[in-house]
Amino acid sequence: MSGVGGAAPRVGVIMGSDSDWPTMGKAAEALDEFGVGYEVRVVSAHRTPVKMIEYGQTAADRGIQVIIAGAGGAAALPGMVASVTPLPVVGVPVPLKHLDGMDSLLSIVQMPAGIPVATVSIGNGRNAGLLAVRILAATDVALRDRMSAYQAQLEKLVAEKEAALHA
Ligand code: RP5
Repeated sequence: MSGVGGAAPRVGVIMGSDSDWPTMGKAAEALDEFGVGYEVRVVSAHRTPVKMIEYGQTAADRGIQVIIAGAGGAAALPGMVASVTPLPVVGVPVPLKHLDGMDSLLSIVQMPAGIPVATVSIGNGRNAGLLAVRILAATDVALRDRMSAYQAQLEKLVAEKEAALHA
């Protein structure tokens, strides 16, 4: 998978296997909604370790500002990439057919002090995309306004659903 998302890539969406895409595609959808450019790569900590290190070491110099990394099972990818880049890394625990994603979650969230990975809940690719948008929005006023509008929209939706309960 090559660069997608229209605008110049600011976010790297990487995953250990193409089989992670049903989860990771949700991150890409969120980035699309906010008009944030991203690239998609299959990079495995265990199967393509050299490619993984090369990706992590070059991402910042290529203009990537946030990396979203998803993997399942013995999910080393987010932590290993975080160890070779100064960029913020958002980790997505991908649920596989055994252990309901608990193995993925624990592999990603239990990082040693010094190398943080911002881990979202199991299978929550969408929140990973939204968190990446928020990280970028800290220094991008237009994006921050879009995030505020999105949050206002969520609030409106809840109010409408509540009203429907009483209709
Ligand atoms: C992990 O192994 C990948 O991130 C994926 O979640 C899992 C299974 O990979 P496949 O066997 O489907 O390629 O490294």
